[in-house]
Amino acid sequence: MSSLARTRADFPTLHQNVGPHPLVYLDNAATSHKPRAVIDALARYYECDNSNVHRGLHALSMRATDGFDAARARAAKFINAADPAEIVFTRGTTESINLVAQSWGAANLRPGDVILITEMEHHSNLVPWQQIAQRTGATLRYVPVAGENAQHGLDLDALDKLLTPEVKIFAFTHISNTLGTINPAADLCARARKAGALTLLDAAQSIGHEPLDVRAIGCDFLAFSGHKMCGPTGIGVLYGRRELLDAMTPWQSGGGMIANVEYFNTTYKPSPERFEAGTPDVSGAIGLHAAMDYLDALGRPLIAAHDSALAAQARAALAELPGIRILGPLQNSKRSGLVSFAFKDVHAHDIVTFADQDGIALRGGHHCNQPLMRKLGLPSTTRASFYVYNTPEEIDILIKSLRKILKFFGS
Ligand code: 7TS
Repeated sequence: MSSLARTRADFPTLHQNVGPHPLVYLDNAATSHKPRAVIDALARYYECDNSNVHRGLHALSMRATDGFDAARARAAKFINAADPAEIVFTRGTTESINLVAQSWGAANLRPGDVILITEMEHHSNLVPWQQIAQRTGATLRYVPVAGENAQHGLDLDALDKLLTPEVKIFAFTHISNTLGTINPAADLCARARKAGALTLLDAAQSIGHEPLDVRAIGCDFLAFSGHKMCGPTGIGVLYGRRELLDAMTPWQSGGGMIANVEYFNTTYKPSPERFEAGTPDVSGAIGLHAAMDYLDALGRPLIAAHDSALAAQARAALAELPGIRILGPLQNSKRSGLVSFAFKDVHAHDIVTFADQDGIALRGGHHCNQPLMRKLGLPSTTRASFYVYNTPEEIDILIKSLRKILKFFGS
């Protein structure tokens, strides 16, 4: 069995038909499938250890607590954080960014301050900043994307001009979920740091696909979701530098995050517990731990090479189709494992609906990037996003199906 076939064998959901056709799952930027190791870790937790954490002195509670704490230490190692206390468990990228906007933002932003984001942000890294700008009187500014079809990526000259002393935080995506652009995270963080701004990196699209080292990148905060990297839904991480997290006040409160409560006064635990009010997603953290082990056993550099080779193959084949417009950078080295495209005369929803009849799962729409789509003059795009279990043959099936659909619509 080839190593790709062995990897595919680890994912039970892949082995099914959609109607008469074998499933071709190309919607990995939305969520990835889960390997048997993750499903087994979840089942084992519920079958053997199920208990609440950090509050019981009985055997099950202690085992659950050990598992939860081990997951935190594993997450720190996965991104090379200095200290497990820098890992806050959240529901996902969206909640991680909201935490920073609501806690750090509410305490540190004033009228005259600037929040800098980019024109390619997912709504998750845009709407929370809009809200906190409105609440604090800070100004929201955008680094533009340049080039037809946003092919040149972020305009770095514009970024340097926008990085004035008023900028308190620069929050940007590592990989665009619509364009596939890989932003040079370490370079962007260095530019922001030189200008005196903090940085938040949205790693939702990169975390499961390439090695990620927060100290090498030099970001102050990093947000990601478990479900896009072979882990369960409902669990994610906010990484924050220790001194930043310790200076931030809780944004939600209740059990689990307090040091001492009196009827009219409360003191809080240090980070990360002060940001984890209520019973946490214990099974999610344990499943995430298994996902991190799984990805590292495969090797993240190999995953990155595999995904980007598939995306390059797909782009070359798609470019032959009539009336196609492919978004994002032209050089493969600046692109991730996803390809977003639009046809002149056929709507993305029609493409996705017809492709589904051939067993192919694609995503069509605005991809939570409405302002960017408006800027590009597109109502929607079709997106094919690849992961470690996808094969070159699946791209051939996609292209064949697209040709059939275009013919049907007379293109
Ligand atoms: N940031 C980026 C860059 C994303 O791609 C997504 C999800 C999020 C944040 C939010 O992640 P969540 O786990 O909190 O929802 N992107 C997509 C997508 O492209 N299709 O479905 C979800």
